[in-house]
This record gives sequence, C-alpha cells and structure tokens, in this order.
Amino acid sequence: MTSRRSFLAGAGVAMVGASAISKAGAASLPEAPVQSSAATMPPQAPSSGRPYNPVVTLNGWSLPWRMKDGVKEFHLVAEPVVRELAPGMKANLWGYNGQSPGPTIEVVEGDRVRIFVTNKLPEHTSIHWHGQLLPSGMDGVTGLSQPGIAPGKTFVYEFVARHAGTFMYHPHADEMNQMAMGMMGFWVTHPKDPRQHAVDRDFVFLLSAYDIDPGSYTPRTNTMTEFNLWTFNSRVFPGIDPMVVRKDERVRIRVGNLTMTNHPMHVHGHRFEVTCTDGGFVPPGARWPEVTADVAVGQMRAIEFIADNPGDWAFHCHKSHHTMNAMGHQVPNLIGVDHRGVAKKINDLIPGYMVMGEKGGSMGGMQMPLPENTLPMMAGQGPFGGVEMGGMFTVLKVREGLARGDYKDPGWYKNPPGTLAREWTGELPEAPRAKAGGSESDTVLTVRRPGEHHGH
Ligand SMILES: [Cu+2]
Repeated sequence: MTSRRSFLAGAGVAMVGASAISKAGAASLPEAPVQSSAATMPPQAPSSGRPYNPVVTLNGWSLPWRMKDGVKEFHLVAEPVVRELAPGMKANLWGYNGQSPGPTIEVVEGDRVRIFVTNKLPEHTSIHWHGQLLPSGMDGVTGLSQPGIAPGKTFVYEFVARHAGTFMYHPHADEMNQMAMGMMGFWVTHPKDPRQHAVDRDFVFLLSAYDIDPGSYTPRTNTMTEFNLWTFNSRVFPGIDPMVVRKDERVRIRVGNLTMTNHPMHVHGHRFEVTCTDGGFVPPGARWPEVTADVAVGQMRAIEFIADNPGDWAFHCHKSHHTMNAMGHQVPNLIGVDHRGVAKKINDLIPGYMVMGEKGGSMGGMQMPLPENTLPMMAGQGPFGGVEMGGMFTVLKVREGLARGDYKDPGWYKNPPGTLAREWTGELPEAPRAKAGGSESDTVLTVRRPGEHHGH
C-alpha cells in the first residue's frame, strides 16, 4: 500500500481529484486514488461529464474518474486494508483503494463507463455490478461470465449505465470470504436531468457485518449468522457520523444490504416513502408512508422525507442486537439474580471482575477492562448520558438556519422550553393492582376443564 502514491492533502481528508486526473492523462491506465481516512468526505461536484447532484457517502468517499474519448474511466484496486470501525478499534479487512467499503461510483444515466480492476489480494476475485442492466460477459460472475482475476492481474469492464438508480458492487468469487472481509461498494447512477428526483441531501451507505473476536483484528469468515459487529459502511456507533440536514430540506437516504440477514431501518420523528428500490425509482402513485423499511439481503432501498421536525433523531436498525457491538452470546439472563457474595469470591480470584445484568442489561457506565482493540458493547454518549447503543445506529440532526451544503456536526439539539420529558416530582400514589389468590381480588376467574363442557 505504501508503494502507491496517495493523492491526499493536509490531514488525509481532501482529495486532489483534478490534478491526479491530469497527471494520469497520458497513461494507458487511470490512476487509482487511495483514501487513508474513514471520515465522511464532502459531496464532490463532477469534474467532467454531465452535471448531477452528488451523494454523501457516510464515512466514505466517491471515486474520481478520468474522461477518455467520452468514456468515464475508473480504477479500483482490490487489496487488504486496515479500517477503523470506530475510534479504539481497527480491523484487518479486504476492500478497494485503501478502504472498506470501496469508494462510491457516481455516473449519469447513459454514461459509457470503463472500470479497471486490479487484484492485489492473495486469491482471485471479480466484480459483479449488482442491479445493472449490462452485457452478460460484463456481469462479473467468476466461472460463469469470466475467469477469476488472478492475483496481480487487471481486468477491464465496460458498459453503459442504462438506468438511474441505486446499485452496489461486490465480488462474485469466493463470496463468503471476500464479502465477510468487507469487499463491497456503492454505485449511484444519477438521472440525465438533474432536476428529476432532485433532493437537497442524498446520503448513501452499505450494511455489512463482521465476526471479530474481542482482542483480535481479523474477521472470522466462516461465520454464518453469529456476526458480532453490525456496521454502516464498516463503521459502528459512535464511529458513524451523524446525518446533518437543514430544516425543511428534502432528504434521501440510500441503503444497500450486503450482510446475511435483513435490517428493518427505522427513523424517528419523520415519516418517509421508499422512492427507489433495486429496480429503479418507484412511481409516486405507488409509494406509501412508513417509519421503518426492511432492507432484505442483497436489496437496496432509498427513502425520502421532508426534514420538517428539528431535533436529534435516532436512525437505526430495529433489531436490538444490531445496535450493539461485540459481545458474548452465551450470557444468561441475570435480571433479578442476587450476586452479592459471588462477586466478592470471583474478585478474590480475578480483581476487577464485574457482575453484569442483575438490574437489566444496562452497561453504559461500566468500566470493566476490555481486551485490546475491542469496543464497549454500547458506547455512544448523548447530551443526557450514555445512549447505550453501538452497531447500526446514528443520529439524524435536523436544524434551522444551516447553510446549504453545510454538513458540519452542529452539536446536540437545544430543546425549546416545554418540549423536554421531565421528572415528575409530585405525589405518587400506589397504583391499584389485582392481587393473586382470589379472595382479596375483585377479579373472579372461572376455570373449566374441556371435558366438563357439554353443549352444541
Ligand atoms: Cu439489523
């Protein structure tokens, strides 16, 4: 990785797209820009070709191209990468151009696209352009549509991006290992007319999952269902950037699912419509309001809404184990168990041991020492304390008075007076409850065995 030039300026954040492209102009192969940072890059206006409204890849970036005789040329390099999942944890993954997931590819409906794919992995690979309508020989299925790309080799794919929509790319070679190692990327084909399907902010990310044992760095790829790190673009909360939007803007969030299970994606404070699926944009008359959209395995969904409700709103997968980071799955339910004494005995053997769960599962405030390179299960902090979330969770921040295109984190929402849940400090009479046993209860329960029932 160090032998390749990196086109990064300053703190590894800004891409110097234009100069990189002109430098490569004479070469037969376009340069392959590398990203060293897991930060969200600001949307990139197109440097050549037809205009479009660029997307924002959450904790990611879009791949620059060069124009050659009217063809958009991209260069992806499949290679081992180190991805920071959140501050405090890095993973040895496989990805493209320095990151997992790979960079987002943005083109316009009708563009002719040529993609060079160089394999720097220790085994063969290929790329399948998930959802594209293209010639069979460009579909990237190893053995079926092409031979695998051997280590050290480069293949060229070329096709026309025929319809606008939301797509993904991923290997179709040793998929179980390569996708469990993080090989995937997003693809957006913008409409020919930038006014069509226009929104003010367009966020994209992929869902991926990893099984990384606490204290280790490399995913176990034979895992079928017991993944322990659930990610947006190979990041876990609190490592996932917030989605910052200006009040009353039209917002689109595009999600692709390359995990091995479905994810019901849920937004707070707003209703949305699914406006784009795997097959393209949904006609307006066929949309209906939702607050949760299930994204099945291999699917893409784009949701749209008007951000008319200022605040800090959770946006997350609704499977509660997917909003947690790595944990042991063999932990019994200890709610209501009295551990006094047990903890003391264990502490004599293992100083620092902490009993978990006797008052529920809340571990936000616990400071049990963790193995190295391991995140707490639920780590995010909010303005009122621990958010008790990890994994597939981030915050939609809707604010008045932001500048157009300002994606800077505005901090926590300041609730207007009278709009914040508060503690009740008045009298608290005991609630009347039905008592067990019958005699003191108002409720009379008559039980009859089925055999005693004669009728009909
Ligand atoms: Cu989920």
